[in-house]
Amino acid sequence: MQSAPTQPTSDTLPHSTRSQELMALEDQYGAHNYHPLPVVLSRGEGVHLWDVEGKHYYDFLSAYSAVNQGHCHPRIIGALTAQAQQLTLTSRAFFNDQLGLAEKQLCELFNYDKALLMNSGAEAVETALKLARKWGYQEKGIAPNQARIIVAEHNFHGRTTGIISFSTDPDSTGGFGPYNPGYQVVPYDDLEALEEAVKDPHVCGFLVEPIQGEAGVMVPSEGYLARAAAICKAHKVLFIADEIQTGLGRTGELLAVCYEGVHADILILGKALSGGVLPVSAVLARNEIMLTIQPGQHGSTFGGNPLASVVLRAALDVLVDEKLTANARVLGEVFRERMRRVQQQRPEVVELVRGKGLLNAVVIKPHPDGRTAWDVCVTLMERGVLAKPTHGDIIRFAPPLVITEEQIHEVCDVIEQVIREF
Ligand code: IF1
Repeated sequence: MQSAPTQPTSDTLPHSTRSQELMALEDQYGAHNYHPLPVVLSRGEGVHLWDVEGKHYYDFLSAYSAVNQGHCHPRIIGALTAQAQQLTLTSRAFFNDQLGLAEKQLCELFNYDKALLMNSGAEAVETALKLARKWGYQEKGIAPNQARIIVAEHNFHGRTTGIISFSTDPDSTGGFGPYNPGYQVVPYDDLEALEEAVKDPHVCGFLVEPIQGEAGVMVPSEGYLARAAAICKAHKVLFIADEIQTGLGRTGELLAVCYEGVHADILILGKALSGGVLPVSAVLARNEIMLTIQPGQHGSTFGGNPLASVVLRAALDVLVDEKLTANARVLGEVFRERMRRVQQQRPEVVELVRGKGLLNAVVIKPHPDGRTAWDVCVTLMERGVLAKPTHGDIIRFAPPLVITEEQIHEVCDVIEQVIREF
């Protein structure tokens, strides 16, 4: 007699439901603060990702530019696993044998006196804001609690209540009040507005993304960053560059501000600073600014831990040794050229293409039948390319910087086909 079929278990269910099962878990037990594409990833290597059914994808989001070095880079994973068996965390109540080496490497690579290590990008941004204010009181003589910081419209610097206090995005700010005072918003890429705002003697800093990522890869006019930095210098205002997304080779320069020869007074790094392996962020500044914070005035349990320090050093080594910045610059041109050809073929679908290096965006015109950039991304996902829309009509394309020209063309063929069919 044929034995009764065993009760299917999660392992024996037809694979196609494995993803659905896992998505259902997140739906039931997880906060609904994201709306992910319906794909469940389980393995990554370089530019490659695989879902739980084993389907292959090219990663064209790179975890929002945190995986510039490629998923699970062997040198970074090797450094992580070795240190993880040695010492992971001491707190800063004591010294450890890795932090000073990481701080030295950061300061030498980016030409600063000192570094302060944190964990998330938002924490590094908050640290930069505190440094700017402290400097404003101690070095610029601003009256206590009167310091003001200028930010750009459509900024994205993180999700803490302090940072969303100066966001102009209703989704980021709605329902989270009351908001911190002390900020002034000026239009991005508008030097006159900035010049006017820095005349206020209470202003201690200008916080800006060299390219606004979340806003849709908004590239400012040629010369904006250099002239903004000069305006800040002329009015004794700190130029604070948030390179969490644009830094570390992403735009085809080591830092996006390098395109204009700008050396920010305060530099903020995160994301790919660890190659996407664990959270590590950093704030770099000259002594005059960094030493306004004295012992006991700032810190973090995990900030500067030996494990993150070792991973950071390996991530920077990979970035430099594998010449990822140059690769991003060359292949970014190749990608934009391909996308502009698609735009010429389908001007009724592709509004425009913009970006620098391998941080690019394609703006999709809404389809008469209501389909949007989201639908393009779902079809791209079905064809093995992962990208995410932002603000409804903009698709950001940002593969790991280890991608090859051949892979760029392979993915562009898919994007071209999907847009042709859209
Ligand atoms: C999310 C966005 C990107 C950043 C810049 C600081 C931070 C970020 C320029 C804060 C973080 C992430 C956050 C993540 C998605 C992603 C994002 F869509 F939210 F805006 F990349 F564009 N400065 N960006 O881009 O760093 O605290 O996250 O480490 O919140 O959905 P974090």
